[in-house]
Amino acid sequence: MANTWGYGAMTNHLGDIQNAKAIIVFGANPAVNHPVGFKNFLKAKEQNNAQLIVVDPRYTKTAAKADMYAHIRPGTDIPFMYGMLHIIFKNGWEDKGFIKNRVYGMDDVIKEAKKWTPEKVANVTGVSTEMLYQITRAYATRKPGTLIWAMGLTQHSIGSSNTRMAPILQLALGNMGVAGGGCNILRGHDNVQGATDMCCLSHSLPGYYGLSDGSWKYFAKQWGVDYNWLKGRFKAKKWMNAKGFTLSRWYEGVIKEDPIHSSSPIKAVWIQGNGITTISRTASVQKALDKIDLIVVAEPFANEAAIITNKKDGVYILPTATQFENEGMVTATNRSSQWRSKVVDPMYESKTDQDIMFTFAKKFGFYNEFVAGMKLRANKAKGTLEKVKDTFKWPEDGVDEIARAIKTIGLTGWTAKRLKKHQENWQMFDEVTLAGMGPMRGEYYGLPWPCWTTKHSGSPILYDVNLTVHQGGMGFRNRFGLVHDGVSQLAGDGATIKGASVEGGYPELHKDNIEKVLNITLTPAQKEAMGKNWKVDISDEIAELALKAGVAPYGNAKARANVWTFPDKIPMHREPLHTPRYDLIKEYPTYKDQKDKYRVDTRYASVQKTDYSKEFPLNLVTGRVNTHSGAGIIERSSKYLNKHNPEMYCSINPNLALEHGIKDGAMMWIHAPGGPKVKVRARYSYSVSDDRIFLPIHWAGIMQGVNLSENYPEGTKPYSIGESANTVTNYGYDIVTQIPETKAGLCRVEKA
Ligand SMILES: Nc1nc2c(c(=O)[nH]1)N[C@H]1C(S)=C(S)[C@@H](COP(=O)(O)OP(=O)(O)OC[C@H]3O[C@@H](n4cnc5c(=O)[nH]c(N)nc54)[C@H](O)[C@@H]3O)O[C@H]1N2
Ligand SMILES: Nc1nc2c(c(=O)[nH]1)N[C@H]1C(S)=C(S)[C@@H](COP(=O)(O)OP(=O)(O)OC[C@H]3O[C@@H](n4cnc5c(=O)[nH]c(N)nc54)[C@H](O)[C@@H]3O)O[C@H]1N2
Ligand SMILES: [Mo]
Repeated sequence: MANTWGYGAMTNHLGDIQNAKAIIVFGANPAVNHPVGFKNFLKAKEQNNAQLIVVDPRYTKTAAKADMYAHIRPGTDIPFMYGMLHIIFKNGWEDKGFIKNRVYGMDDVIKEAKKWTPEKVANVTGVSTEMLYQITRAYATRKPGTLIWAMGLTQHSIGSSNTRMAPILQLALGNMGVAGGGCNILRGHDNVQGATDMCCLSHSLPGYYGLSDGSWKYFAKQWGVDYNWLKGRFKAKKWMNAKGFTLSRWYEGVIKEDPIHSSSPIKAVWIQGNGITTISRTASVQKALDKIDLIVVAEPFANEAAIITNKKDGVYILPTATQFENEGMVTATNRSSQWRSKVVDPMYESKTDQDIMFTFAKKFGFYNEFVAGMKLRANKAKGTLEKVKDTFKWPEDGVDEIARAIKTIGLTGWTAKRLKKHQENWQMFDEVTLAGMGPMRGEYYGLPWPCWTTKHSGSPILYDVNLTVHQGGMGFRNRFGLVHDGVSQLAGDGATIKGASVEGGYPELHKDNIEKVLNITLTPAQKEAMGKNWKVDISDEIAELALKAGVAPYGNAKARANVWTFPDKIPMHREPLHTPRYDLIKEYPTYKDQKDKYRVDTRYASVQKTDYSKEFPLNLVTGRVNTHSGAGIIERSSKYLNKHNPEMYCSINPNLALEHGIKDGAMMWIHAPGGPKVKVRARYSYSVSDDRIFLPIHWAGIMQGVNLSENYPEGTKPYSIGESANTVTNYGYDIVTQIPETKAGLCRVEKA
């Protein structure tokens, strides 16, 4: 189980932030969580006098470096951004040409923004009208401006609307597709972008190919297995096309809190690279772990999934090597790939992740099928795949298989050979433009995707029409048809890509339209070899011909401000499921309850029927600290790293603390709706106002006041254990992605 967190990649990259004249940060704390990347923010300030604006419910270390800070109520970023748009449209600060040529549906946004007067925004968000105006003017009148977000926007029941709202703001200002602009989403883990691109997710195949029969058939070919064999791996055909459980709610498949739309209860869980106590509502996760038949954790530490359960049998910990004992390719937050070399061989009896998976496949009898794809090569002239050898070389052949198969996001150019060359020539790239010099001339560092062909440069800035496609230029992808509601979805003539032989917008390329779009005639051999469209074209001929014409294979279309396939066509404010402003739910209610999304039902309106704010008046904000990571087992297991921050705590405003008789350094209880509670040390802090508290997420080993020290196998107990913040995070999930609402719950505090 890997990542279901976060959305999207950076459209630009960290070095490019140095080109910004204004930076607005929503729900990210890079001074703490991306400190190396944050140096680029500071350089933009020093070099361009860039205005740094931070919107966060806490006064963070990033806010401390900012020129302007908005103290926002959790879960109200949409009203804040509509407030900005209200002021932008009123003053004519929007980029009309950009909107006309490159955006669909902005009229609907303009209509909604009209309603969000600064006074209304102030009432909902808690940010004063003056501050909203100052921030908007500073941001909208300095171009280019870059917009940064991370988990403060995503972990909400309206997370997917938040992450559409932010790009809309950038589109309105014409800040997309330019150096120093873009939406720069600071991703989390090492290689989380790669995990997403490879689809360690439950709703798509690798490379974001859907779960349709067509995609399965394409992958059957690329994996070198029979489609019917793949089909036979499922209990019934329908599960092949159905979304699976998400990481955030897998445990409901065991304990059935809500009706489950799966064929059978989950009997076993295999955990490889997740801390488990980082899943919201840990007390329910604990119940599932107690009930399940088999728990396997494959990882370098004593993963606390094995500790928080009271289960005595059927729990296995497989010692797994770390990244330092392994080699391969990882993808950075900006879509660049990096080759990583092994430092030492796996120590003691530990095995690498891939060896564990290979062994698993052997035991379960599908090893030959598992590795078959690595023995194939594309015969481009014929458009077929051919078996060329009986063995494979790891990781090179794995990487080349990925390059060969994933065309949607343009990984075609990511061959092992090229990526190794980039690693060997690190010093030959410029950190601000990523452009290569000397032997690396004509390529950008790490070949940021899309890297359309094995000769392409990579694309450091997405959607820039002022660069040729060869140099990484492109328009927006044509993904949603040609016309909607009578309006063309293709880009206007003002958005012609530099050097393209086709003016203005054009559709994504198919075998059937390529001759017309590019004004060429295919030879019979080309026709024979060519796949149905550029995404499944093993011959790569579509991409090659497109590049020859200076055209991006995925089309040149408009970005959608109106997404007609989503529950809210344009982002709408909806109060968090558990809101301290119950008076607002009449005007901004959550969604109706939803049936069977990712195999579980999801409650919305039925939760919001109750006013929890009377008993639980405080907002609960969770997040990270600099000296720990994720579930925290890595740092807590190190004597020296643990020393920096050796105990779980709660940041609490002294005024609030004193109301409850809680002294600085004393123990306190935090109670959540439904009964769960945690006991932690109070740490006075002015970073939080007296209507909210903050909990770091990095501890485990104590559950609701109960110390579980005894459960650690001998010699594995970390130097500190503590309550998990997630024991008190509230029920609530995004309607599209199922990301939990860990950033906008309610709680109450009590002296312990
Ligand atoms: N309340 C609340 N909850 C949250 C969040 C929040 O903000 N608030 N944030 C969420 C987010 S964004 C994330 S990403 C998650 C993070 O949550 P996790 O993914 O659970 O965090 P990590 O501690 O990084 O977990 C990785 C595990 O992998 C192990 N590991 C390290 N290297 C290797 C390796 O090479 N191989 C294997 N097999 N294992 C390895 C580590 O020892 C660790 O146990 O937490 C989420 N949970
Ligand atoms: N040292 C360290 N670095 C890390 C990690 C780590 O564990 N430790 N984890 C990595 C991972 S997996 C990830 S995903 C990233 C996450 O990086 P960030 O997203 O920066 O991390 P968080 O601290 O979870 O949350 C960011 C901010 O969101 C704010 N916030 C909460 N609710 C809201 C809201 O409704 N609106 C707004 N505007 N802001 C809100 C919080 O107060 C917090 O300051 O960090 C990565 N880097
Ligand atoms: Mo993350």
